[in-house]
Amino acid sequence: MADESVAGSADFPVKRPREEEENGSAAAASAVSMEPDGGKEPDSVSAVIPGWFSEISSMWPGEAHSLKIEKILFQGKSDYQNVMVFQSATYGKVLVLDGVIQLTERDECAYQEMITHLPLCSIPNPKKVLVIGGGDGGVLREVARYSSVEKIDICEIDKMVIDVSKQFFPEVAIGYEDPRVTLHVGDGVAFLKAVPAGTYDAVIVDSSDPIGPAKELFEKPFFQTVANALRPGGVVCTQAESIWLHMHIIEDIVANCREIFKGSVNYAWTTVPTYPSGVIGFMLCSTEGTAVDFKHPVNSIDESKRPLRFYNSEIHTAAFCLPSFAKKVIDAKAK
Ligand code: SPD
Repeated sequence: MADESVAGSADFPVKRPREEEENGSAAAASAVSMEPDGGKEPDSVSAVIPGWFSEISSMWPGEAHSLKIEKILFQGKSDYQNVMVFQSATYGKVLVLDGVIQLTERDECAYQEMITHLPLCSIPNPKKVLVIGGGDGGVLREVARYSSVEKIDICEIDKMVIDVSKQFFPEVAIGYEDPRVTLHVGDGVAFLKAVPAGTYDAVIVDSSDPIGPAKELFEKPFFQTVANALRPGGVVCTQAESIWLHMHIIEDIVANCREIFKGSVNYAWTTVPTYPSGVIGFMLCSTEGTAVDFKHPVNSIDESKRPLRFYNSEIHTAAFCLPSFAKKVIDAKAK
């Protein structure tokens, strides 16, 4: 079982709870009510089609992806966000934070396998890995496939996400059972600032969207702290939104990463049907040192205990092929 440290008692401060923050959050847009409701459904459940969950946010204006609800299994309000789990008719159980889908049992493999194996298959013998966010444990599950890995740290801000994942998504949260895992409950930004320079071979930032508790994880100072925490030739992979919806965000991330990471800087993407626009991207960067060629994986993956459902070496290389409209913008930032 993983070691656990809880911020407050740990050596880094806790981020301000969301009540103290001011933002135009997705929660406001999707209007999910998590108060005890005496049988009344949360607003987002009936906002578009009665009995369906509709994902409405200022980050994807004018559209709403909907899933039919079989049963609401959990609703809670943590210090940071609203947390909901429901049984859907066609995608299995669904984890929702602040009205935004984080994972479904049916398609979580596409995200968790890609955000993990794109970076870890790109360097020989990764040993020390840090996961920021990723409280559901799915990235841990994938990192644990590497026999070369000796230490896996995870820093997740919201204990409710961890607890709910262990209760409702055991096949995802199974990642916590690996003895190499140490769990730190606290603010990832503060955690990284306290990390000695050059500690990690790889950092994986599995965040929610850049409104609410994950906002800072998309900003330039954060990328600088990640770079400091990596050894020379170390790699980072961060959740980097959708080419269909968020080119303005991606453009900024690429520009910042070009300034900070002196190795290589690449954008890759994958399909996840239940994420807005059905796709999501990843920013992959390396620090100065041994060159990293992200497009050509150097490791194979242990499938003996759990077969991969999505990732393979062909899809790894293909993930870096961009449609022309995105390539034009991203390449322009490379100059
Ligand atoms: N638009 C939602 C993006 C969510 C990305 N993080 C998902 C966490 C799964 N481990």
